[in-house]
Amino acid sequence: MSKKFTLPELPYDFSALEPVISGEIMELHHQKHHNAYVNNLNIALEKYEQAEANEDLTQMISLQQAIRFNGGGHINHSIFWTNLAPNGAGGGELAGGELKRSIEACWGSLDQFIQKFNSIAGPLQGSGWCWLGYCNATRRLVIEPCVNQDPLFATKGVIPLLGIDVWEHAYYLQYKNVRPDYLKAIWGVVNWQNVEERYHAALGTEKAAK
Ligand code: MN3
Repeated sequence: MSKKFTLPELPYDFSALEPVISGEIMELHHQKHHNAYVNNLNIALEKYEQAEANEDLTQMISLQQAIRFNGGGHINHSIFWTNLAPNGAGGGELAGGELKRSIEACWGSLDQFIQKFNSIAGPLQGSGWCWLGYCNATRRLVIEPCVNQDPLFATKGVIPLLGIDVWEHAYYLQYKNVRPDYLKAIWGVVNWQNVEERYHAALGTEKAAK
């Protein structure tokens, strides 16, 4: 049996992101939603292993959607929790540095970037994510929407830096149907230091690949 995936611990209390995201949302989102992706991923992988052992190619192919969905859910949420931080503990503060300079070079200012990001994330139909990512091919920061739980790198080849979950479960209990209000508020708890670390790692990968 291969190693099972496990639910990572939240790096802060459920209520630590209030008032931007309620403790009730965070607890459900982490303990129920993310946990379900992890459990269902492990179940699908176990079945896949069995199918592989049986050389049952049909079953292997039919399991791919469950692996993509639940595996993507696990990847995305694992990044999302670290992309957030309480206000007063780094949340919402983008320090001057390489990331800030790159955002300003691409979009003019942080405010203009947020405006552009929200204009893509807001109308995204159904369930999905909106990402700030680094594209190795163009060597630029990009804003990239993804549907369902499609993971950014595996489906688009773009390195994820900051992901905002726009599934209704991420905001509905607090913001009801008004996704734009959630998108306006969430920037107050974005952990820019984490995003910056991911950016440096992405640039390092690029340098190492040359
Ligand atoms: Mn979610």
